[in-house]
Amino acid sequence: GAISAIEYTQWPEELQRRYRQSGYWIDRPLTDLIQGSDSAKNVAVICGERAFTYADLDRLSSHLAAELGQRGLCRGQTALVQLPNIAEFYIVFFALLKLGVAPVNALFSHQQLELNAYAEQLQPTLVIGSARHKLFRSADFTEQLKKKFPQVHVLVLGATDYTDDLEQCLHSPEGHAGRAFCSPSAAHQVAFFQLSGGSTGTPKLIPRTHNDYYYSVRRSAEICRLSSHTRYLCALPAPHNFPLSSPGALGVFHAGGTVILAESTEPGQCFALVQRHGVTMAALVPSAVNLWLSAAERAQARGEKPLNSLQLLQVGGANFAETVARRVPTVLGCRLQQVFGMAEGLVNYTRLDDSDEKIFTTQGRPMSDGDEVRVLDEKGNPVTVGQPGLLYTRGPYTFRGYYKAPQQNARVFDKEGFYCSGDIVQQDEDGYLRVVGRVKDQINRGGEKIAAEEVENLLLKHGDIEQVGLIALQDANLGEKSCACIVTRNAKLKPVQLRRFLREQGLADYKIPDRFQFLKALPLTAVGKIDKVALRAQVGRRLLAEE
Ligand code: J2J
Repeated sequence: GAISAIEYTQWPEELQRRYRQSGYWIDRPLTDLIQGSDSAKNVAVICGERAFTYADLDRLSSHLAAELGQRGLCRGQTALVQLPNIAEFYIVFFALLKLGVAPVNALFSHQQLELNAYAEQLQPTLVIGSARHKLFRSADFTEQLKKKFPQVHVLVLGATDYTDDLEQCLHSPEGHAGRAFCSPSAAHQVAFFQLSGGSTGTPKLIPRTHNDYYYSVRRSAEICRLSSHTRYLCALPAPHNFPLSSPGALGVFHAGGTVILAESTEPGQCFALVQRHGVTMAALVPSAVNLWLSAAERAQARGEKPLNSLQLLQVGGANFAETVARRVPTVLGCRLQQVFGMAEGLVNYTRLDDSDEKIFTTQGRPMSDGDEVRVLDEKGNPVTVGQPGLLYTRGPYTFRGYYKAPQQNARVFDKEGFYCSGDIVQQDEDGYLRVVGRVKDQINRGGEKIAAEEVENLLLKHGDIEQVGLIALQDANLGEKSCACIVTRNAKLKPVQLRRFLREQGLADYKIPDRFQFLKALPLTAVGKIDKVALRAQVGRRLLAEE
């Protein structure tokens, strides 16, 4: 059949021209990242006891691409992938890019509700999972997917009794006829889908092109001064935009350095990896920094220096308190870089040679001269420098529309194609941003984003629930926790029942409310919507009184 391209909202011609002229877009595929000739023998990924060179990544991903091509997968199709932090995550990613099949990389914490929502939107012809995840241990989940998508192929990493092992496809014989099918999508077309933190009922997908993503990776690697000596610890979930592209694993691949994979940000395991592999750089969310600081102080008290090799710690994804930021260099013995980014595009960095003042008190400035940032009041007028306002942005790596979501797109883009991230920021005279608030209906639970509406809609399916509003509560460890405020006629309704109800619907654990508050009524706005500001104040007062 005809080779089709995935439809998405493109940049206007004039901007496309500008981005090419400025050298932002180079019309090369992301597969170039692992095919650079001078680093073939360097170690690209360390995963447990296994090490993969760039040549290994290239060869194994080509094998897999060939095998998948043989099975009929081809350019223009999509895939649903869910793998933990493991080398195969990158091998699969590059295999699919080589084939022109655009994946969405779900988080390992996602469950059937999230995976089904992504599948529904993408109509994938390929699903790749891990036998370590409960959804892929038995045939039930994939059988159900196959009913909806009869053409879907399923590969699972690890032995199962119902489908092929991904492992085998990586070692399929060389010189496969399927090789002929290999050709990445055009550089201005969709390479893969990034996940949106979201604020709506169903999770949204962000189309990312080779051109835009490759630029963000190259520029990030430059700002962070990556080289073939960089040894980067990837402890956040590998698919997340931060550890993938800011500069993340892809930035490290661009520089010919080494990615060391960790299963989580837990300090015990991470410190051991830093020490063993001489890690020079790591990326964390603020809640993990707190744990690292305490663990490092305990290690110091024992006379140990596990983080000796660490030169740079990047922190982003959620609000980072200045007092904690100031402790990073003294306690961890490395430089701090603050990162304020979003899977939709715009990423801000403090620069390595910035003053302490900028590094400790701001979330950085846009990485590119091509980034256009506006800080506007509610009426859409620019605020004066230093005043809080809504962040609007467009640029060479900021998307122009969620996948198949015209209504949401109409809400979050203005007439000139600027995207409103829902963050309230202050911009200083040097262009540095501080994140001071949020208007989107989202909870940022230690960097993990929860769309209030998604959880509310699920709770409303419970027969006993009349009204529900999900709000954020301050939390000493995570920054924010979620609290479901509920109006019910059933005085016996218990949180444990509601948690089970949500789990049974297949909702990821991190989205299950940390607290439930039963109220007689919820405060409403003039137009009859739940007044979250008033609700937060009301619940806050109540919890204070209980203490
Ligand atoms: C406050 N809030 C922040 C920060 C993100 C690099 C780094 C992070 C992300 C990310 C990313 C923040 N201080 N330093 O994609 O490439 C909140 C904002 C933002 C939302 C985006 C990257 N850094 N945030 O966190 O798509 O509210 O991307 O709009 O997960 O996280 O979330 P996400």
